[in-house]
Amino acid sequence: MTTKQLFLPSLALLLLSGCAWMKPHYNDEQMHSYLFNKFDANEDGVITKAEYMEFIDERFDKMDTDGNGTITREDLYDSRFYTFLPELAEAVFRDSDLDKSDTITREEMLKAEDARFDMMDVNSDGKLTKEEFKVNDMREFKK
Ligand SMILES: [Ca+2]
Ligand SMILES: [Ca+2]
Ligand SMILES: [Ca+2]
Repeated sequence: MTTKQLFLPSLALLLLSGCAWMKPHYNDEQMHSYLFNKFDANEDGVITKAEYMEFIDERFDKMDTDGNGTITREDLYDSRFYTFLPELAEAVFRDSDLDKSDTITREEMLKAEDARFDMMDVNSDGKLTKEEFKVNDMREFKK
């Protein structure tokens, strides 16, 4: 084995461990609160459908970096919102790409998120409480 062959894997390992080190450690509870507060724009402790959809709409613009009206898997993974939630990003991508074209249009994303909201809104009052807002369960469910 040459020195070069030895060097490459260890560099890869170093890069990988570097990434793991930089990643802040959120537990599920903290992540749940963090996401909930992102959606709850007026901070009244419930997420209305309007708040939810507005957040999704804004997030779409942020993720659509080249502004062509579609987002790719890479766009989704690169968005700050999903950086620490790769499993959720994959689930959301698969779930939102309704026509399986490997890109998500705004229409697809809004439709998919509308359905996701309704799924979480157990008592169908058009609002999500912290208990109803189930990001972690969703992540498990969509695996
Ligand atoms: Ca609210
Ligand atoms: Ca699509
Ligand atoms: Ca509700």
